[in-house]
Amino acid sequence: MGVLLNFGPFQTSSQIFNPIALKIPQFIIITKHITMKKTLFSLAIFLMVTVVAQAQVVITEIMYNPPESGNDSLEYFELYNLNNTSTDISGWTFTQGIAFTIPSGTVMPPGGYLVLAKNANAFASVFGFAPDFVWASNDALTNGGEDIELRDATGNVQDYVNYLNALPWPPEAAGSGPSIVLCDFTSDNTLPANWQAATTGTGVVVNGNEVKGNPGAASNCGGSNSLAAVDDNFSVPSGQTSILQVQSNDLIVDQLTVFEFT
Ligand SMILES: [Ca+2]
Ligand SMILES: [Ca+2]
Ligand SMILES: [Ca+2]
Ligand SMILES: [Ca+2]
Repeated sequence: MGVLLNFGPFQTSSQIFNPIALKIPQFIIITKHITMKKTLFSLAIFLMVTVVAQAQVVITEIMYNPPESGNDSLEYFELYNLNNTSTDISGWTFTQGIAFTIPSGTVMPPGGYLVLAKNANAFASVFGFAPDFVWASNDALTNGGEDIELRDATGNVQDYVNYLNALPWPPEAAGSGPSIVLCDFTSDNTLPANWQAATTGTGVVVNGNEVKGNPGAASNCGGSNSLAAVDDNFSVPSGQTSILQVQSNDLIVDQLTVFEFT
């Protein structure tokens, strides 16, 4: 994994360290230092993320309108634990979208998934495994779009996605088979640009449309692992600190060193 930052006419190389998960605001602080090395005039730019990472259990996939007509039994959505440590989500509640309280003793390992579905049998018949939890049968994920909101045991909002069934959200997910999937789990999942219609086939065809989704697994829908500066000609005066805004689907790193040589 590498990163190349284009700062205009300079030749750049970089090192990337441990990725961390961030939501907006996504800014990185850049300080430029100038050193002399033999006859080369070298500039080192140190980038440091100064935003404190939040608790990171995030909504990463939503099947709100499977291709069934009438009552949708194949609805589900997926959570992912971005933390480096296990996260106890006992007593966390969904307060919008559906009403559900996570049972006690529920711990998500780092990098773990959790799938909630409307109907365990319907879900298992398509995906071949049981969902972790099933919500009340009189709850549904609205086909026209709605907010799904997750709060922790003390009532603080930990994550939410207010999806819609039309552009700029992926319109294919509005009953034509696919779920919507967050391509980069570290990106801001409130932004429709970070979601795509799932392309993972199941072989199950309903009303002429194949159900497509990947509950409990990565989306594999690509997305950029590179850091793309909004302004390619970004510059920092020597000894000063500036702020570089990065795009919402960029992979944010906790430290990135860029060396420039003239
Ligand atoms: Ca629905
Ligand atoms: Ca439907
Ligand atoms: Ca609902
Ligand atoms: Ca998934």
